[in-house]
This record gives sequence, structure tokens and C-alpha cells, in this order.
Amino acid sequence: MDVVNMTVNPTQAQPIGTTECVREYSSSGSKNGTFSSPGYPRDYPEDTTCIYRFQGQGGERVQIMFTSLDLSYPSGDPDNPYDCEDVDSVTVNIKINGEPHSIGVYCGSKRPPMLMSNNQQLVVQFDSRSAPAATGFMATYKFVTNFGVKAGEQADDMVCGFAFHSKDAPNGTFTSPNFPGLYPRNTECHYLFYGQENERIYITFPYFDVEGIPPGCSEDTQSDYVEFSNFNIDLQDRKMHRYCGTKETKAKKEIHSDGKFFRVTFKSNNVYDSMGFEAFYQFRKYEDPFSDPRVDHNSGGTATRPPWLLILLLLTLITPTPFAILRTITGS
Ligand SMILES: [Ca+2]
Repeated sequence: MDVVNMTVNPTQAQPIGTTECVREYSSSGSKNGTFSSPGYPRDYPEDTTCIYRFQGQGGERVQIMFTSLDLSYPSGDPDNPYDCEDVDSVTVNIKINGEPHSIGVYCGSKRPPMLMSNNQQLVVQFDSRSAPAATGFMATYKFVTNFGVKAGEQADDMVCGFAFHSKDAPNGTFTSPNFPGLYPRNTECHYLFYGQENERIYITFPYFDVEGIPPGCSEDTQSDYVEFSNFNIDLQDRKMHRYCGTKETKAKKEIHSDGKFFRVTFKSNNVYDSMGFEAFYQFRKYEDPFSDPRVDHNSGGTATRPPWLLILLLLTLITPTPFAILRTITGS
């Protein structure tokens, strides 16, 4: 039996089964819907290939989520398949710079993660070989423009940008694109934080898994990464380190801005992917300890803020009643 050809042009995928079915889904028709293996929820036919082509427009991405997967898997545990070669499978293909890439081959009954295309197109290929007693798959599709990021205000002048203003929300969460699915390839998203005067932005990561090799997380190591900057898009902040890897590989401590603006950038390349991150942000008032004048040098070192509270507290300790305190203060 044929093996899934990973190098097929995803927009012109050739069937490997003898029964071909091709289905086209265009965002000009519907922005979302469902698709499934032939005959679902009845058992799917043997020796069949089905191609599902998704075509968005403008800045749309294709987001697909399998709600069920039940493929014949004679060679092991279908809930934990270790190899999808030569068995019934579902392959998800995208195109990067004109070159075809598979972002996942799935088999057995382990449900695939939520997936997103890197551009307007995505192709799903279903291949059955055996005479199965299995229902196949059911999935939903969506053409989205928000990259699956459900926080912040999407910036119109950026491909993938989200703005967070402290006047709108003092804290909240934001995620990598398509979270909690796999993040899309070749994607760069910016998260811009605008605080008020004397505010700083604090970021922590409850979940972090970005494919890459720390500590450099450089392009040389084919790393995806998260970058931080006190400057806007065009300026790199050399003193801030990139984050990549899993939260376990390096304890991810709280990171903060130097001023009232902060930028977090997520960037993925064209190979490998992970689930990304979920982050918590908080705008906090910043009290600079060095800008608070505690000593008045003009009056010979006398404190500029008399410690009235401390005096009252001491008087309370040594005198029995408030009247006694009053008498002590006024001297009557
Ligand atoms: Ca990658």
C-alpha cells in the first residue's frame, strides 16, 4: 500500500486511495463549519483518499480542530500510536514559501491538537487502507483573522499585533497564537503594553513551551522564541534575553519593563512547533526609592516628613487614654 507522500503540493495533493473525494472550503462561502471522513459516523470505506482544501482570503488563517478521531490501528495501542506509516491516517499540509510542509500526520484514536495554517491555505488528506471497523474523524474549521488570540485590542497596522492598555484592564492573560493548540509556523506576533505614568508591566508565564534551544534561542539553532523589549517594533532591546524551551528547562521568573511601555514578541520559524505560552500581565505603580526625598538638607538633616504616626504610637504605649495623649501633645 502507498505511503503518504509528504512532498505533495498541498494545493494539488494526489490521492493514494482509489476512491478520490475532493472537497473545497472557501471563506467566501462560510467562515466556519465542520468536515468529516466519508460516511461519518458510520464506518469509513477502505482504500479511499479524501482531500479537504481550505482557502481563506486577506489576512485569514485556517484553524482546524478534530472533535473525534477513530482510525483503524492494527499495529499497537490506538490511544498512543507511535508510528502512522502504512496505516489509516489524516495528514495536515501547509505551504511555506511555495514549498509543501506537513504539520502533522495522525492515526489511531489519539485526538490531534488544534492546528492553524501559516497563511490562507491548508489541506487535510484522509487515507484509508484497510477494511476498517472505525468511524473516521469529525472536525471543525474556522477562518480567523485574530490568530486565535482572544485578548487585547488587535492592531490594524500590524500583521499580528495586540495592544493592552492599563486604563482598560490592570491585569489579564494573553497567549501565543492558536493556544492551546500548536502555534502556526512562520508567524510573528507582537503584544504591546501601554501603561500610565509611573507604571511598569510585569509578565509571568504559567505555561511555557516554545520549541528552541536555550539560552541563546537563536536563528542558528532553528529556535522559535519569545522576546522582550522596552522599545517599539523596529528597535531590538539588547539587554533583554530571549525565552525558549520548556518552563522546566529554565525557571521562568517574572520579567518587567523599565518604563510604562513594554513589547513581547513571539516568533516561530518554518520547522517544528509546540503549544506556545500562556502569560499573565499586570500593570503596577512603580515607586522609585531614589526619587523619594526623605532628608531635607536645607534644615540640617531634619526629616521632611515628621513621623507623626510613630510619635502617636509611642504615646499610645506610654499613656493610658486618648485624652492623656492629647494632653501630652498640647502640654495642658
Ligand atoms: Ca519552529
